[in-house]
Amino acid sequence: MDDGLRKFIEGMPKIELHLHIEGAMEPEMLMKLAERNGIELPYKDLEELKAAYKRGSAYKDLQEFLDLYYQGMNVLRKEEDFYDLTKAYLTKIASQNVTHTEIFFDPQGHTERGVAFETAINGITRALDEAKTEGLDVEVAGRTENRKVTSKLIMSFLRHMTEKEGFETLEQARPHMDKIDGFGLDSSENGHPPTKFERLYATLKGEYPDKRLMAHAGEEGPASYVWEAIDTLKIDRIDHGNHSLDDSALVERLAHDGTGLTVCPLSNLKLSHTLDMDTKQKMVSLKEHRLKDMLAANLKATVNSDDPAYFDGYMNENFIAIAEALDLTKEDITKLARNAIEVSFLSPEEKIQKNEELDTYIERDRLSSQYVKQDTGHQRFFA
Ligand code: ES4
Ligand code: ZN
Repeated sequence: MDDGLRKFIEGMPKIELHLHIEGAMEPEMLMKLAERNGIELPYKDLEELKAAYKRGSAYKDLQEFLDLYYQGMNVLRKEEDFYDLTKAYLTKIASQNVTHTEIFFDPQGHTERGVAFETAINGITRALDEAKTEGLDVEVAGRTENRKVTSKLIMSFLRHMTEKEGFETLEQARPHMDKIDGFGLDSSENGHPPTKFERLYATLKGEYPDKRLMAHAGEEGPASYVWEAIDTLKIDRIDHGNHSLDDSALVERLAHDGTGLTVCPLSNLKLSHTLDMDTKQKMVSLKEHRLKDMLAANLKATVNSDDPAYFDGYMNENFIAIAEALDLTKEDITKLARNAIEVSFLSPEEKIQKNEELDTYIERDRLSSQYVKQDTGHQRFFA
Protein backbone atom coordinates (compact mmCIF):
# COMPACT_ATOMS: atom_id res chain seq x y z
CA MET A 1 0.00 0.00 0.00
CA ASP A 2 0.97 3.60 -0.62
CA ASP A 3 2.96 4.79 2.38
CA GLY A 4 1.04 8.06 2.39
CA LEU A 5 -2.29 6.30 2.80
CA ARG A 6 -0.93 4.09 5.56
CA LYS A 7 0.28 7.14 7.48
CA PHE A 8 -3.04 8.86 6.86
CA ILE A 9 -4.87 5.92 8.46
CA GLU A 10 -2.45 5.63 11.37
CA GLY A 11 -2.61 9.32 12.20
CA MET A 12 -6.36 9.71 11.75
CA PRO A 13 -8.37 10.21 14.96
CA LYS A 14 -10.55 7.11 15.18
CA ILE A 15 -13.51 5.74 17.12
CA GLU A 16 -14.01 2.06 17.88
CA LEU A 17 -17.57 0.72 18.29
CA HIS A 18 -17.20 -3.05 18.42
CA LEU A 19 -14.72 -4.51 20.85
CA HIS A 20 -15.02 -7.39 23.30
CA ILE A 21 -12.65 -6.64 26.15
CA GLU A 22 -12.11 -10.36 26.75
CA GLY A 23 -11.05 -10.57 23.09
CA ALA A 24 -8.21 -8.13 23.76
CA MET A 25 -6.43 -10.82 25.80
CA GLU A 26 -3.01 -11.12 24.15
CA PRO A 27 -1.24 -14.47 24.65
CA GLU A 28 1.37 -12.69 26.79
CA MET A 29 -1.33 -11.25 29.05
CA LEU A 30 -3.03 -14.64 29.30
CA MET A 31 0.27 -16.21 30.40
CA LYS A 32 0.93 -13.45 32.92
CA LEU A 33 -2.52 -13.73 34.52
CA ALA A 34 -2.39 -17.54 34.57
CA GLU A 35 0.90 -17.38 36.41
CA ARG A 36 -0.30 -14.72 38.82
CA ASN A 37 -3.39 -16.75 39.68
CA GLY A 38 -1.65 -20.13 39.81
CA ILE A 39 -3.61 -21.54 36.88
CA GLU A 40 -2.19 -24.41 34.89
CA LEU A 41 -2.58 -23.93 31.13
CA PRO A 42 -2.93 -26.68 28.54
CA TYR A 43 0.00 -25.13 26.62
CA LYS A 44 3.64 -25.79 27.35
CA ASP A 45 4.86 -22.33 26.35
CA LEU A 46 3.98 -19.02 24.71
CA GLU A 47 4.69 -20.42 21.24
CA GLU A 48 2.12 -23.16 21.70
CA LEU A 49 -0.43 -20.67 23.00
CA LYS A 50 0.18 -18.40 20.01
CA ALA A 51 -0.37 -21.39 17.72
CA ALA A 52 -3.77 -21.93 19.38
CA TYR A 53 -4.56 -18.29 18.52
CA LYS A 54 -3.94 -19.30 14.87
CA ARG A 55 -1.73 -16.35 14.07
CA GLY A 56 -1.60 -16.09 10.30
CA SER A 57 -4.33 -18.66 9.63
CA ALA A 58 -8.09 -18.94 10.17
CA TYR A 59 -10.56 -20.52 12.58
CA LYS A 60 -12.95 -23.01 11.00
CA ASP A 61 -15.94 -20.98 12.12
CA LEU A 62 -17.26 -18.72 14.89
CA GLN A 63 -17.67 -21.62 17.33
CA GLU A 64 -14.08 -22.79 17.05
CA PHE A 65 -12.97 -19.29 18.00
CA LEU A 66 -15.53 -18.94 20.79
CA ASP A 67 -14.34 -22.17 22.44
CA LEU A 68 -10.83 -20.68 22.66
CA TYR A 69 -12.17 -17.30 23.76
CA TYR A 70 -14.17 -18.75 26.68
CA GLN A 71 -11.19 -20.83 27.72
CA GLY A 72 -8.97 -17.74 27.62
CA MET A 73 -11.31 -15.87 29.96
CA ASN A 74 -10.62 -18.43 32.65
CA VAL A 75 -7.47 -16.58 33.74
CA LEU A 76 -9.55 -13.53 34.72
CA ARG A 77 -10.23 -14.02 38.43
CA LYS A 78 -9.59 -10.83 40.38
CA GLU A 79 -10.53 -7.22 39.85
CA GLU A 80 -6.88 -6.45 39.12
CA ASP A 81 -6.94 -8.92 36.20
CA PHE A 82 -9.86 -7.12 34.53
CA TYR A 83 -8.14 -3.81 35.22
CA ASP A 84 -4.83 -4.90 33.67
CA LEU A 85 -6.53 -6.34 30.59
CA THR A 86 -8.58 -3.18 30.03
CA LYS A 87 -5.66 -0.85 30.64
CA ALA A 88 -3.45 -2.75 28.17
CA TYR A 89 -6.16 -2.49 25.50
CA LEU A 90 -6.69 1.23 26.12
CA THR A 91 -2.95 1.93 26.01
CA LYS A 92 -2.67 0.09 22.71
CA ILE A 93 -5.53 1.95 21.04
CA ALA A 94 -4.37 5.29 22.42
CA SER A 95 -1.10 4.67 20.57
CA GLN A 96 -3.18 4.16 17.41
CA ASN A 97 -4.97 7.51 17.75
CA VAL A 98 -8.26 5.96 18.84
CA THR A 99 -9.90 8.65 20.97
CA HIS A 100 -13.15 6.91 21.95
CA THR A 101 -14.19 3.28 22.30
CA GLU A 102 -17.47 1.49 23.06
CA ILE A 103 -16.62 -1.84 24.60
CA PHE A 104 -18.53 -5.02 25.35
CA PHE A 105 -17.99 -7.28 28.28
CA ASP A 106 -19.55 -10.72 28.80
CA PRO A 107 -20.55 -10.92 32.48
CA GLN A 108 -22.00 -14.42 32.04
CA GLY A 109 -18.62 -15.66 30.85
CA HIS A 110 -17.37 -14.74 34.32
CA THR A 111 -20.31 -15.40 36.67
CA GLU A 112 -20.63 -18.89 35.14
CA ARG A 113 -17.11 -19.58 36.44
CA GLY A 114 -17.83 -18.23 39.89
CA VAL A 115 -16.30 -14.78 39.35
CA ALA A 116 -18.63 -12.11 40.73
CA PHE A 117 -20.31 -9.62 38.40
CA GLU A 118 -18.85 -6.78 40.45
CA THR A 119 -15.30 -8.14 40.21
CA ALA A 120 -15.46 -7.91 36.42
CA ILE A 121 -17.26 -4.59 36.12
CA ASN A 122 -15.26 -2.83 38.82
CA GLY A 123 -11.92 -3.80 37.28
CA ILE A 124 -12.98 -2.78 33.79
CA THR A 125 -14.57 0.48 34.94
CA ARG A 126 -11.56 1.52 37.01
CA ALA A 127 -9.36 1.32 33.90
CA LEU A 128 -11.96 3.12 31.76
CA ASP A 129 -12.32 5.93 34.30
CA GLU A 130 -8.57 6.42 34.62
CA ALA A 131 -8.20 6.64 30.83
CA LYS A 132 -10.81 9.41 30.80
CA THR A 133 -9.39 11.44 33.67
CA GLU A 134 -5.67 10.81 34.17
CA GLY A 135 -5.04 9.53 30.64
CA LEU A 136 -2.57 6.86 29.58
CA ASP A 137 1.17 6.99 29.12
CA VAL A 138 1.78 5.97 25.53
CA GLU A 139 5.07 5.45 23.70
CA VAL A 140 4.98 7.38 20.43
CA ALA A 141 8.00 7.91 18.23
CA GLY A 142 10.42 7.10 21.03
CA ARG A 143 8.90 9.32 23.67
CA THR A 144 6.14 9.10 26.24
CA GLU A 145 2.93 11.02 25.68
CA ASN A 146 -0.15 11.25 27.88
CA ARG A 147 -3.36 10.56 25.96
CA LYS A 148 -6.95 10.40 27.12
CA VAL A 149 -9.48 7.89 25.78
CA THR A 150 -13.22 8.20 26.41
CA SER A 151 -15.51 5.18 26.42
CA LYS A 152 -18.92 3.58 26.86
CA LEU A 153 -19.47 0.21 28.47
CA ILE A 154 -21.91 -2.29 26.98
CA MET A 155 -23.00 -5.37 28.87
CA SER A 156 -23.58 -8.30 26.54
CA PHE A 157 -25.83 -11.31 26.98
CA LEU A 158 -24.63 -14.71 25.76
CA ARG A 159 -27.22 -15.89 23.27
CA HIS A 160 -26.34 -19.57 23.65
CA MET A 161 -27.69 -19.27 27.20
CA THR A 162 -31.39 -19.06 28.00
CA GLU A 163 -33.45 -15.90 28.22
CA LYS A 164 -34.16 -16.79 31.85
CA GLU A 165 -30.41 -16.77 32.56
CA GLY A 166 -30.27 -13.40 30.82
CA PHE A 167 -32.90 -12.09 33.25
CA GLU A 168 -30.86 -13.45 36.19
CA THR A 169 -27.78 -11.62 34.91
CA LEU A 170 -29.85 -8.44 34.59
CA GLU A 171 -30.67 -8.74 38.30
CA GLN A 172 -26.95 -8.90 39.12
CA ALA A 173 -26.34 -5.84 36.95
CA ARG A 174 -28.96 -3.66 38.66
CA PRO A 175 -26.67 -2.16 41.34
CA HIS A 176 -24.16 -1.20 38.60
CA MET A 177 -26.40 0.58 36.10
CA ASP A 178 -24.49 3.85 36.59
CA LYS A 179 -21.52 2.16 34.88
CA ILE A 180 -23.48 0.60 31.99
CA ASP A 181 -24.36 2.52 28.83
CA GLY A 182 -26.01 -0.20 26.80
CA PHE A 183 -26.82 -3.86 26.26
CA GLY A 184 -25.70 -6.27 23.56
CA LEU A 185 -26.19 -9.85 22.40
CA ASP A 186 -23.26 -12.01 21.33
CA SER A 187 -21.81 -15.56 21.13
CA SER A 188 -23.02 -18.42 18.87
CA GLU A 189 -25.48 -16.88 16.43
CA ASN A 190 -26.97 -19.73 14.42
CA GLY A 191 -29.89 -21.36 16.19
CA HIS A 192 -30.12 -18.48 18.66
CA PRO A 193 -32.19 -15.84 16.84
CA PRO A 194 -32.82 -12.40 18.34
CA THR A 195 -36.49 -13.32 19.03
CA LYS A 196 -35.24 -15.70 21.72
CA PHE A 197 -34.58 -12.54 23.77
CA GLU A 198 -37.71 -10.58 22.92
CA ARG A 199 -38.96 -10.31 26.52
CA LEU A 200 -35.53 -9.46 27.91
CA TYR A 201 -35.05 -6.63 25.42
CA ALA A 202 -38.59 -5.32 26.04
CA THR A 203 -37.75 -5.20 29.75
CA LEU A 204 -34.44 -3.41 29.09
CA LYS A 205 -36.13 -0.85 26.87
CA GLY A 206 -38.96 -0.29 29.32
CA GLU A 207 -36.80 0.03 32.42
CA TYR A 208 -33.72 1.70 30.97
CA PRO A 209 -34.97 3.95 28.14
CA ASP A 210 -31.75 6.01 28.22
CA LYS A 211 -29.48 3.05 27.57
CA ARG A 212 -28.72 1.77 24.08
CA LEU A 213 -29.58 -1.62 22.64
CA MET A 214 -27.63 -3.59 20.09
CA ALA A 215 -27.21 -7.17 18.92
CA HIS A 216 -24.76 -9.16 16.84
CA ALA A 217 -26.75 -10.14 13.74
CA GLY A 218 -25.93 -11.29 10.25
CA GLU A 219 -22.41 -12.35 11.21
CA GLU A 220 -22.99 -16.07 10.68
CA GLY A 221 -26.75 -15.81 10.78
CA PRO A 222 -29.08 -14.77 7.94
CA ALA A 223 -30.60 -11.41 7.02
CA SER A 224 -33.79 -12.46 8.85
CA TYR A 225 -31.88 -12.20 12.14
CA VAL A 226 -31.08 -8.57 11.31
CA TRP A 227 -34.80 -7.94 10.66
CA GLU A 228 -35.61 -9.49 14.04
CA ALA A 229 -32.97 -7.37 15.77
CA ILE A 230 -34.45 -4.15 14.39
CA ASP A 231 -38.17 -4.98 14.48
CA THR A 232 -38.44 -7.27 17.50
CA LEU A 233 -35.55 -6.20 19.74
CA LYS A 234 -35.73 -2.58 18.54
CA ILE A 235 -31.98 -2.15 18.59
CA ASP A 236 -30.12 1.12 18.00
CA ARG A 237 -27.16 -0.44 16.20
CA ILE A 238 -26.30 -3.76 14.52
CA ASP A 239 -23.04 -5.53 15.27
CA HIS A 240 -21.53 -6.97 12.07
CA GLY A 241 -24.65 -7.06 9.85
CA ASN A 242 -22.76 -8.41 6.85
CA HIS A 243 -25.64 -10.61 5.67
CA SER A 244 -27.96 -7.62 5.49
CA LEU A 245 -26.67 -7.29 1.94
CA ASP A 246 -28.49 -10.52 0.99
CA ASP A 247 -31.87 -8.74 1.33
CA SER A 248 -32.46 -5.58 -0.70
CA ALA A 249 -35.54 -4.57 1.30
CA LEU A 250 -33.47 -4.80 4.47
CA VAL A 251 -30.69 -2.70 2.94
CA GLU A 252 -33.27 -0.07 2.07
CA ARG A 253 -34.66 -0.11 5.61
CA LEU A 254 -31.22 0.16 7.26
CA ALA A 255 -30.21 2.98 4.92
CA HIS A 256 -33.49 4.79 5.55
CA ASP A 257 -33.15 4.49 9.33
CA GLY A 258 -29.42 5.32 9.30
CA THR A 259 -28.73 2.26 11.44
CA GLY A 260 -25.06 1.78 12.20
CA LEU A 261 -23.32 -1.45 11.27
CA THR A 262 -20.16 -2.25 13.20
CA VAL A 263 -18.20 -4.20 10.60
CA CYS A 264 -15.03 -6.08 11.62
CA PRO A 265 -12.93 -6.95 8.56
CA LEU A 266 -10.12 -9.00 10.14
CA SER A 267 -12.68 -10.81 12.30
CA ASN A 268 -14.64 -11.80 9.20
CA LEU A 269 -11.47 -13.03 7.52
CA LYS A 270 -10.23 -14.99 10.51
CA LEU A 271 -13.65 -16.57 11.19
CA SER A 272 -13.94 -17.83 7.60
CA HIS A 273 -17.01 -15.65 7.01
CA THR A 274 -19.57 -17.23 4.67
CA LEU A 275 -20.10 -14.92 1.70
CA ASP A 276 -22.91 -16.83 0.05
CA MET A 277 -25.50 -18.61 2.20
CA ASP A 278 -26.61 -20.85 -0.71
CA THR A 279 -23.24 -22.04 -2.01
CA LYS A 280 -21.58 -21.71 1.46
CA GLN A 281 -18.68 -20.00 -0.28
CA LYS A 282 -16.23 -18.74 2.32
CA MET A 283 -14.24 -15.55 2.24
CA VAL A 284 -10.58 -16.42 1.76
CA SER A 285 -9.28 -12.92 1.05
CA LEU A 286 -10.35 -9.48 2.21
CA LYS A 287 -10.59 -8.61 -1.49
CA GLU A 288 -13.95 -10.41 -1.36
CA HIS A 289 -15.20 -8.38 1.61
CA ARG A 290 -18.41 -6.47 0.92
CA LEU A 291 -17.62 -3.30 2.88
CA LYS A 292 -17.52 -1.20 -0.29
CA ASP A 293 -20.96 -2.51 -1.28
CA MET A 294 -22.23 -1.42 2.12
CA LEU A 295 -20.92 2.12 1.59
CA ALA A 296 -22.29 2.18 -1.95
CA ALA A 297 -25.71 1.18 -0.56
CA ASN A 298 -25.57 4.14 1.84
CA LEU A 299 -25.32 1.94 4.91
CA LYS A 300 -23.65 3.49 7.98
CA ALA A 301 -20.83 0.97 8.01
CA THR A 302 -17.87 1.39 10.35
CA VAL A 303 -14.54 -0.43 10.84
CA ASN A 304 -13.77 -2.16 14.15
CA SER A 305 -11.52 -4.83 15.62
CA ASP A 306 -13.95 -7.16 17.52
CA ASP A 307 -11.41 -9.41 19.30
CA PRO A 308 -8.07 -7.86 18.34
CA ALA A 309 -5.81 -10.32 20.18
CA TYR A 310 -7.46 -13.29 18.47
CA PHE A 311 -7.91 -11.71 15.02
CA ASP A 312 -4.41 -10.30 14.54
CA GLY A 313 -5.19 -6.62 14.57
CA TYR A 314 -6.42 -3.51 16.33
CA MET A 315 -8.01 -0.53 14.59
CA ASN A 316 -5.06 0.51 12.42
CA GLU A 317 -4.44 -3.04 11.19
CA ASN A 318 -8.14 -3.41 10.32
CA PHE A 319 -8.28 -0.11 8.43
CA ILE A 320 -5.01 -0.78 6.60
CA ALA A 321 -5.93 -4.35 5.63
CA ILE A 322 -9.37 -3.46 4.28
CA ALA A 323 -8.14 -0.28 2.57
CA GLU A 324 -5.42 -2.25 0.83
CA ALA A 325 -7.68 -5.15 -0.18
CA LEU A 326 -10.50 -2.97 -1.52
CA ASP A 327 -8.39 -0.09 -2.79
CA LEU A 328 -10.20 2.37 -0.55
CA THR A 329 -9.58 6.07 -1.09
CA LYS A 330 -8.99 8.70 1.58
CA GLU A 331 -12.61 9.70 1.01
CA ASP A 332 -13.81 6.15 1.74
CA ILE A 333 -11.65 6.01 4.85
CA THR A 334 -12.85 9.34 6.20
CA LYS A 335 -16.45 8.34 5.43
CA LEU A 336 -15.98 5.24 7.59
CA ALA A 337 -14.54 7.41 10.38
CA ARG A 338 -17.44 9.88 10.08
CA ASN A 339 -19.97 7.05 10.16
CA ALA A 340 -18.42 5.87 13.43
CA ILE A 341 -18.83 9.34 14.94
CA GLU A 342 -22.43 9.51 13.74
CA VAL A 343 -23.55 6.10 15.01
CA SER A 344 -21.57 6.25 18.25
CA PHE A 345 -23.34 6.83 21.57
CA LEU A 346 -21.60 10.17 22.09
CA SER A 347 -23.74 13.26 22.73
CA PRO A 348 -24.56 15.63 19.83
CA GLU A 349 -22.02 18.12 21.21
CA GLU A 350 -19.31 15.47 21.44
CA LYS A 351 -20.06 14.37 17.87
CA ILE A 352 -19.60 17.93 16.62
CA GLN A 353 -16.27 18.11 18.42
CA LYS A 354 -15.14 14.75 16.96
CA ASN A 355 -16.10 15.87 13.46
CA GLU A 356 -14.15 19.10 13.90
CA GLU A 357 -11.13 17.15 15.05
CA LEU A 358 -11.40 15.03 11.91
CA ASP A 359 -11.87 18.15 9.73
CA THR A 360 -8.64 19.58 11.15
CA TYR A 361 -6.78 16.35 10.46
CA ILE A 362 -8.02 16.16 6.87
CA GLU A 363 -7.19 19.81 6.22
CA ARG A 364 -3.68 19.41 7.62
CA ASP A 365 -3.22 16.34 5.45
CA ARG A 366 -4.46 18.22 2.38
CA LEU A 367 -2.01 21.04 2.96
CA SER A 368 0.93 18.75 3.60
CA SER A 369 0.09 16.77 0.45
CA GLN A 370 0.80 19.93 -1.50
CA TYR A 371 4.42 19.70 -0.39
CA VAL A 372 6.84 17.26 -1.91
CA LYS A 373 9.95 16.14 -0.17
CA GLN A 374 13.10 17.46 -1.88
CA ASP A 375 16.39 15.57 -1.95
CA THR A 376 17.67 18.06 0.56
CA GLY A 377 15.10 16.87 3.05
CA HIS A 378 13.36 20.23 2.90
CA GLN A 379 9.76 20.51 1.86
CA ARG A 380 8.60 22.65 -1.00
CA PHE A 381 5.15 24.06 -1.50
CA PHE A 382 3.37 23.45 -4.81
CA ALA A 383 0.64 26.02 -5.10
C1 ES4 B 1 -17.56 -12.59 19.27
CL1 ES4 B 1 -16.67 -12.40 16.73
C2 ES4 B 1 -17.86 -12.70 17.92
N1 ES4 B 1 -19.09 -13.06 17.52
C3 ES4 B 1 -20.01 -13.29 18.44
N2 ES4 B 1 -19.78 -13.20 19.75
C4 ES4 B 1 -18.57 -12.85 20.16
N3 ES4 B 1 -18.05 -12.69 21.38
C5 ES4 B 1 -16.77 -12.34 21.26
N4 ES4 B 1 -16.46 -12.28 19.96
ZN1 ZN C 1 -18.35 -9.10 18.26
